[in-house]
Amino acid sequence: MPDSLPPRHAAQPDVVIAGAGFAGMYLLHRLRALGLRVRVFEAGHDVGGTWYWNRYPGARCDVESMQYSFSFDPELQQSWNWSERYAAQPEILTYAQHIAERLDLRRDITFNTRVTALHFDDAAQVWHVTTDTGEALAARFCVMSTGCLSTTKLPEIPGIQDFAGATYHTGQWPHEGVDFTGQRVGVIGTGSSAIQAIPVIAQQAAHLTVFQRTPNFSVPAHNWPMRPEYEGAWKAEYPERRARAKQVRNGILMSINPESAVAVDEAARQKVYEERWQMGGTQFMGAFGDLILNRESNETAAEFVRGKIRSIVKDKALAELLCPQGYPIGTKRICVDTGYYETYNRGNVSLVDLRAAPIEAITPQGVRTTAAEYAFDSLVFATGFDAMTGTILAVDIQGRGGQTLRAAWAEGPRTYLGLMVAGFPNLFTITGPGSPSVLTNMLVSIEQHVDWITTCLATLQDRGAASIEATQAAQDDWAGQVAAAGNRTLYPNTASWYAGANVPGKPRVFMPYIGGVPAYHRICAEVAAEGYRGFAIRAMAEAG
Ligand code: NA7
Repeated sequence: MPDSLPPRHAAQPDVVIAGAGFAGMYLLHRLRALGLRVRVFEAGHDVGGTWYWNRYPGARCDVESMQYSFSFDPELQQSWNWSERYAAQPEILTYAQHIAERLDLRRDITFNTRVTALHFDDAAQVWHVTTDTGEALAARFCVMSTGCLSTTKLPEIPGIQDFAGATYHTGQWPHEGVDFTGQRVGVIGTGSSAIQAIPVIAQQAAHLTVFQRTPNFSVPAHNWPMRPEYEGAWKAEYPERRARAKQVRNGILMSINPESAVAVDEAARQKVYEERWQMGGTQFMGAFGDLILNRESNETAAEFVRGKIRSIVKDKALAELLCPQGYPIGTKRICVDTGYYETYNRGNVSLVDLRAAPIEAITPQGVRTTAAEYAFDSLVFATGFDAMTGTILAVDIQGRGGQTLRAAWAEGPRTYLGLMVAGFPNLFTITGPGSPSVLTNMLVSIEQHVDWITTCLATLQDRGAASIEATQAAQDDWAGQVAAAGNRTLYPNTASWYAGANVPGKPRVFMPYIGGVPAYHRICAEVAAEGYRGFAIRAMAEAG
């Protein structure tokens, strides 16, 4: 809860930050240390971002707790104790709240408030900031730390407002929780959120009906209560292990077998997949080095998982419906579950295949497909997010000369390093499109972006500079590199939220930079070391 200390809000802060998830919190901490006056606006009534909103049953991180945590505070990483290999949402939220208290962050955060407009004033070189509570202020710098999966997406289904029972979106779950005991529940969607929620809801509901359009690949988490020797080994070597994690493409310390899946024989391949399956979690995709590069290699992993589904789900026809086909494993974000496929062996769970019979409408009673009508007490929309750009573009952002970000990104987001946009001086994005972001351990990517921005602002301070802006040439070059990196992989052709495919009308552009954490960190460091290559830094006199 927000604490009781009086706020010390600056009338005209140096920096406005939108969002008080992990990114906004850490950035506030770093910028305070520079002596900057900072205001943070947060739509929720407390810190935590993703972990504040996504309170659906079974919500859990798919990066191990020992790694999905901040590294910047050595004492914090030694003193904090995680209770499980993979932390559940309530524990991660408690961690975020603990950090807010430890660093006394809440006094600079205005809760229950969204930034609605950012307009750049060319003459004064400031951003005019407006909020949904009617506040108007000006700041030299703005940072969008608004998260990549924070604008929920309801399906475009006729009659969605007509349902007479209760409706929920996984990404906006009621704080008091939901008791489905005795209810007929429908879940629409089979992405990560659904795959985590379904096993838990099935244990409560009288009957659970899952509406599946596209089956997803899911691997077991094999979660366990934290083992003291495991935790101890991490804590004894935290700095070294954190550094090694940054040498791995996704920023997660795990072994990636450099071999090609098709360079070994069938028996050896199956052995490797089985070992990875037993390890649990996303490291399954590290079984071979070319799974995201080579369709033939990828198919061997996909078929292994299909074999697992067929061995777990007793009803053969149902197992076939759950087997993903037609897109490479991992190119839609791989899911990590606890008992997902096993849930379909329960008598109170059924699957509706929407490819055979699409949804026609939501009715007052439930869901009508082209084949049948299903009655429910509650409907759960596990239908995802307008990812990466949705929350940024929901703000009316107007840069130099009044140009809108919406127009600048009409054909897909273009950034320089995923940090800034040409024509929008002094406006930063954290883990934005064009950076490794959602393909990585977000905490690693957040820390790197916050550290880079902090050093950048300190440099501007030292030079007495008024503004920094990505040049068009550097941005065009980076957009080319982002596309080229994507095109070297199997990702861009899959209809995923990474590519904007889940939002009708959204440009189909593979948004994150897939060149890997080590290369990306090196490039960002080189750019800064070379006097912010590709950025124009202007003194006050050059304004406009
Ligand atoms: P996702 O991964 O975007 O999943 C959304 C699911 O909802 C997916 O199965 C969709 O099917 C389904 N969907 C969306 N619209 C519809 C309609 N109209 N009808 C039927 N089904 C629909 O969101 P999540 O919240 O699960 O996960 C997001 C990320 O959070 C995840 O990747 C992790 O990084 C954490 P589709 O595949 O489009 O056919």
